[in-house]
Amino acid sequence: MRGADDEPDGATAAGFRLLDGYLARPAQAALVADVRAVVAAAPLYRPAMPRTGKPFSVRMTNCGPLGWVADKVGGYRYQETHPVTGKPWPAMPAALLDIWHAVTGAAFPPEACLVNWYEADARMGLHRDQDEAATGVPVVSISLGDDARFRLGGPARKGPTRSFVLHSGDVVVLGGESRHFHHGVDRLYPGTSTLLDGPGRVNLTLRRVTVP
Ligand SMILES: O=C(O)CCC(=O)C(=O)O
Ligand SMILES: [Mn+2]
Repeated sequence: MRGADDEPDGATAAGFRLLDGYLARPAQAALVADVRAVVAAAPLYRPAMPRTGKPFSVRMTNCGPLGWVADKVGGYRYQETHPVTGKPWPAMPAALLDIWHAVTGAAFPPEACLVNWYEADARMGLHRDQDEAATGVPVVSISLGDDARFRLGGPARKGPTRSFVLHSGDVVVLGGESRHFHHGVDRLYPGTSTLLDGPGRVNLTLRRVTVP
């Protein structure tokens, strides 16, 4: 059971949905196997912030026709190939497409699945997902492994925020107005899940990039 202070309460009014425990343990384990196959074909790498070149604490890869990448010179963008290997991203696993269609109700597929790998001390600063031309299509985000404190703000960077814990198997949908809300990951709670071999968290973020 979760405490009342653990719920995103009023956030749902803006099209934000937390599908608490959406994936049962066997489905989570199957997704981990899918992610391992993706990482074998498209190794995790560490992106860097545009301009400053500061490395992310999260390592990343992608699957699907497009992948989100970031580096000092090129900035934030989508591209068809892995920035280190130069190869096309691996195909998106069927299970991810199924989750996308089920939770968004969209007939069209997502084009990118960003795989975020958080080690125990990794985090993700407050940001908005805004590199997609398909601005009206929800973003779907799946949590696997250790618990993480997710922070949700609003459209303005300096506005109020709330935070809550995401658990393995939770699915977040940033739809409606919340599609353009600030969000980030404050911290992990290492060792809270037994899904992975050790501490860490996988986040899978599914996005439509081009206007469907
Ligand atoms: O790890 C998460 O839960 C959020 C990831 C995220 O916001 C992103 O990759 O844009
Ligand atoms: Mn994001």
